[in-house]
Amino acid sequence: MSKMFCYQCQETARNYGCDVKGVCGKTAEVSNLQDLLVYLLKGVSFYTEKIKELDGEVSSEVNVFIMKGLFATVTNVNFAAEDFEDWIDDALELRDRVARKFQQLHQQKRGEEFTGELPEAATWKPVSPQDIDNKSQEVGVLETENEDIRSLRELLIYGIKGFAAYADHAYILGHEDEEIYKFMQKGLAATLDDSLDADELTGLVMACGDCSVTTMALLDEANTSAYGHPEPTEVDLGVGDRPGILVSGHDLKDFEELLEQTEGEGIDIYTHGEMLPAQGYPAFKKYDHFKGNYGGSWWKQKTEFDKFNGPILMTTNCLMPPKDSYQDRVFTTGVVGFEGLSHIDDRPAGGNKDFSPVIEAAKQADPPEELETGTVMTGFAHNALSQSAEDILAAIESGDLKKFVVMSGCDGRFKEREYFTEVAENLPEDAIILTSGCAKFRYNKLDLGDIGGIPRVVDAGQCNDSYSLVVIAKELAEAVGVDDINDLPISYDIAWYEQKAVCVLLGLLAVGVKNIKLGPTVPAFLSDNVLNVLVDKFGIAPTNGVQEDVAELMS
Ligand code: SF4
Ligand code: SF3
Repeated sequence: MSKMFCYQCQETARNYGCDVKGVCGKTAEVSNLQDLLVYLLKGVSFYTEKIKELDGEVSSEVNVFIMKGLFATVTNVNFAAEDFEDWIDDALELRDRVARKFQQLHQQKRGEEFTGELPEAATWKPVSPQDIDNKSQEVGVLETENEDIRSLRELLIYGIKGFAAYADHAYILGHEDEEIYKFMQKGLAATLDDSLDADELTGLVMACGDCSVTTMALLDEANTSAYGHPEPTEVDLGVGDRPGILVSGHDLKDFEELLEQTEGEGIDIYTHGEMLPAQGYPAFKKYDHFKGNYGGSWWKQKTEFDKFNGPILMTTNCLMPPKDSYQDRVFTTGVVGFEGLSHIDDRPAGGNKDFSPVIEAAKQADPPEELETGTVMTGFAHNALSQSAEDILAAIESGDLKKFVVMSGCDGRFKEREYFTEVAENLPEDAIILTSGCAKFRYNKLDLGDIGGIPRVVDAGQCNDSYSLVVIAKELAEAVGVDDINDLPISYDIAWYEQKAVCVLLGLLAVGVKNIKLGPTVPAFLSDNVLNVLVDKFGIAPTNGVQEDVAELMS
């Protein structure tokens, strides 16, 4: 029997499954504890579904707990066994409270206790710490024997994990939508229901795509109402001569509070990885100590963090197990965790996080070592592109702009990902790349020129800003007068790695996008039959040779 089984990300071992230790560095213990946590969240969701059937209310505490618990299990977010042990204790306690609430409601509305069948996830209780260990090894992915049902259940769960992450960012900024929580719980509970067949689960997977778009729209509203619409921004890649703090991940609220707390402290703030698009927000530009971007995408952190010299704040994924040489400088916050790293606690109600340990560490640090010079562009979210609509339409009409090629998604370590750099280099000069997510680091520093002043790599932002791509496509359809989004001069070559990319992919399918190329590998969690459905229904195709794909993307 394998010690663990996880195949939720693109780098899973042998494109089959990590079964001894995660390629990401996740231990078997943590992987199994994550499985147990997800199992218990399904148990909680079983009861919340029942409560809703009785027209009862689910509390904000429950909604938020499920959302954050799922986020913690996303690839490269949290590697700390002790964090998951705490999550599991809390989940057991919460589940039993929700169960009691359901029974009371049932009694009240139906005049008797519920005596129907309960899934084990809704009832299992440990009597000793060893029970947690044993159970954590029993409740993983492989417990579902039918390969197609397993594939659909996991596809659904990974999509939900993805939008749970986005919903959490929106929640932190004070934006919530009950429908998102409802679908999160409906989807989780559905994976416990053995009566659901492949067609019904496929329906839920498609509905997950709809919910992904809803969540990305909510987050777009949350980000832009708090910080303004991103503006096209030229970002310096060099360094200054003062110590710095490097901020990585996706959380803009952490970024804002850190900027506020470091003002006048003699420290500079740099963005890293998915925080690069923070450079485009008007609200952050007023800070003089907000410097440029340092380094590339997440998988280069082991060399780049060494050279940064100052503290690094990981607000979300992607954290890699740190090297000894810099681990005392890495701070985690939010749902991120790694044993031995310092953690910045959550903000108290109505207050701010206290980043003073990070700031003190920066004051003792040397300035960063220069990695590169030059600049890179970001800040082309939907609002900025709408303002260039006339130029874009003129370029299409004149024939200078033939295609938008959407190359959004994630980056990763695999050598095969050089494919994406080569595609960018080989696309003809009448193509513009629309990007979002850390996939951009494969080509955003190439000198690809512009078309009528519009750069040939248009960076719409983080992976969660992929919503911009939906808005852009819809606005373009309106402007050129086409009804079907697939009749637009837009093609798709998506790079995936973790579960947020799964949610973005399902979101694109939900808005009707067809013929997406997906790489660098086909997800291991897609069974042959499920993959065939995606191919037949949506024309999804694995990435192939560069020349062949470039020709198809331009056709
Ligand atoms: Fe393996 Fe990816 Fe799971 Fe990590 S997250 S254990 S690399 S499949
Ligand atoms: Fe990247 Fe981790 Fe997915 Fe937000 S930072 S896109 S991989």
